[in-house]
Amino acid sequence: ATEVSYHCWLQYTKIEDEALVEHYQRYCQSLLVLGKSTIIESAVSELQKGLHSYLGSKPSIATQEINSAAIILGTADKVNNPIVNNELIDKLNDDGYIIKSVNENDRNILYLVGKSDIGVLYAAFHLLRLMASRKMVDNLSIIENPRNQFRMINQWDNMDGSIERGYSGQSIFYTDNQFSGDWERIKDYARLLSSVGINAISINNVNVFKVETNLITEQFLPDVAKTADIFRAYGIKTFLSINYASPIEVGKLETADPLNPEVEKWWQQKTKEIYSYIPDFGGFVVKADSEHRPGPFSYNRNHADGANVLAKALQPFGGVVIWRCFVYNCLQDWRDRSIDRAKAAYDNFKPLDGKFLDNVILQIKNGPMDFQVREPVSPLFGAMSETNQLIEFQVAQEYTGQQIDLCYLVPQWKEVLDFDTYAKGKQSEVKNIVDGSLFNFKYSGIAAVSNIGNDTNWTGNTLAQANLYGYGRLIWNPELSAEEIAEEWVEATFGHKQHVKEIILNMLMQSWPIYENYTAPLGVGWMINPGHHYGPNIDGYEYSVWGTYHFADHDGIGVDRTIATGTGYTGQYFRENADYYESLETCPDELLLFFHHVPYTYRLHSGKTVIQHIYDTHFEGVEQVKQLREMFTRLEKDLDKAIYANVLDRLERQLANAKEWRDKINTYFYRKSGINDEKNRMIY
Ligand code: GCW
Repeated sequence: ATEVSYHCWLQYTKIEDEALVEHYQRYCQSLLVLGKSTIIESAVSELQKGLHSYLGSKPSIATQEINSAAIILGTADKVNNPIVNNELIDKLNDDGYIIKSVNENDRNILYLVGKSDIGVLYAAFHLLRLMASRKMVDNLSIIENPRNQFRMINQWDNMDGSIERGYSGQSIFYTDNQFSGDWERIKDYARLLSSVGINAISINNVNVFKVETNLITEQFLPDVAKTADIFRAYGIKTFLSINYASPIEVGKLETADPLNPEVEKWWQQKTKEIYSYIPDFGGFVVKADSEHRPGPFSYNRNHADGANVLAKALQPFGGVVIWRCFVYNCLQDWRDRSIDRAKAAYDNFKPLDGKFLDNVILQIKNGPMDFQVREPVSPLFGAMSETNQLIEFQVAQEYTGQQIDLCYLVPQWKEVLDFDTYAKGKQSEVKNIVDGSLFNFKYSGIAAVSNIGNDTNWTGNTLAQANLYGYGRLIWNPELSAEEIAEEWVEATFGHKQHVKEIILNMLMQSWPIYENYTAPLGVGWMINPGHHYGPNIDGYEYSVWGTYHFADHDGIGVDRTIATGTGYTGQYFRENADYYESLETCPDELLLFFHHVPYTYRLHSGKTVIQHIYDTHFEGVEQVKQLREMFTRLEKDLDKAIYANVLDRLERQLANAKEWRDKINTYFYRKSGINDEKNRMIY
């Protein structure tokens, strides 16, 4: 059982259908490998592993022309066959590939051709994925290009082995303030990431504490280099999160002022040293002046000054600075209605547009607050036409059930990517900004916080694997539907029994709306327990310093963020969206309380009052979780015992959580409003 779950979606389950095995065998007798590199080696070993496991026999390997049916893999220049002509190759971007199946002189050939080596590896994974879905491979003619340039994952792993917001055990990278030395597991992680097209990783928490500050020193660089070697073989670049105060902490300088020449020199030497270990090092990820982390503000410098000193140091080596925009005042007074945390990123960064060097990329969380179950899109997207941008998602389910509750997040991310900012009129969707096309960014793409740990199944809840898989697939191609992606994952992971597929797919597709139903209503967010962020606590953050308020009182609830009477946040959007959110007429129900403070008796577009909506969704949410559990129990005979037990246990806990939310929320608002549930259900 452990073996199965350990391999996640790369378990390449044996194909039982004889005819299909024979069909694949017609192409897969041997591998003709053209070219040599570590990435090509990864492709070959993955194909061998996969084909062996699917078909029961390993293909032979050749490096020179052969006569048998074969998979021919290599870059376009090496393959040198009219079948992959220039016209075709010109359609590929750097990471793109072609898959073609042909019958030449009575032998079947499958071409896996990349523009560069990484394309060959991606093509190999694609073929294995087709086989996971039991698709036929005759007459294939596939051209694939990733839509986004940076397809990144951020680990929030600390060197003591803990993971900030980790819900799947301890770090696979570190233990006891050392590298774990578990290179095999790290390699398997690289395989998982590469199989869905991820090409960059930062390997330590953005909160860089004492020990991790030394990752950029000779104490740890040899191990960072080893890690980078593993990821490199899968086309993944390694980055480090750095402590902005490193010149002081590591360099023993008196300051980390970015405009101080000593500091500048220090970063240059440090960077050079890092590149002496890792010649293709990706660069730095930086959380500065954010939640008590040091940054340029301490020296009265702005974030462009802050980022540029690092960018200058990285520039000669082709490295980049990924600078996070999660900058806000975390020492607020709820009475002070002149500050609004939602406005902070825009206020801090928009005025700096055009001031960053061109190897700086701003990393912006998808919403203006913090990965809530529902938020509007951050107004910074589209607002900075002269500055490279990455969007940041959270695959880790910090606020969406912590991998206990089921919450398939691809539908949420799709909504964000499809959101039209109107930055340049219609069709200025977020996906067209972060793919670099709308403003011609030099660097751009998507990053996300990982959800894995050293649990055997990687993600705590086995079904949470779908989020990691889905993240990679979606950012490769944002036009894929959430459902197609889920289906691929289910087939690769659970096989092909129709009712198994249907049930798991159904569970995944309903899970986000269900989670939304029983937690904080109508976009208002939070209402969770402070600190660990699991379970309800309606006023948990209401009077604290973090700027996350709902302002519920006897009469109503919600945050007035309008220009007319509120914080003016709506004014950060382009006209079309500003008007849309500003007006009660058009503001969508699901975000109503994010933008407006309304009485409990306010009528939604749905026809319900706010208070009745709260009651109904919370009663319904619990019933829906019961249904999820019921559906899942129908699979008892079909699933591996350990996986079944793992998911069932999570569903039981989810049910308890949903009930607690229902009761706390309903009671709270019943007491505040004094308004009865129309249906007279039991409110505790
Ligand atoms: O979501 C919040 C988390 C913090 C995290 C921070 C961030 C790494 O609660 O744990 O710190 O965001 O994104 O920097």
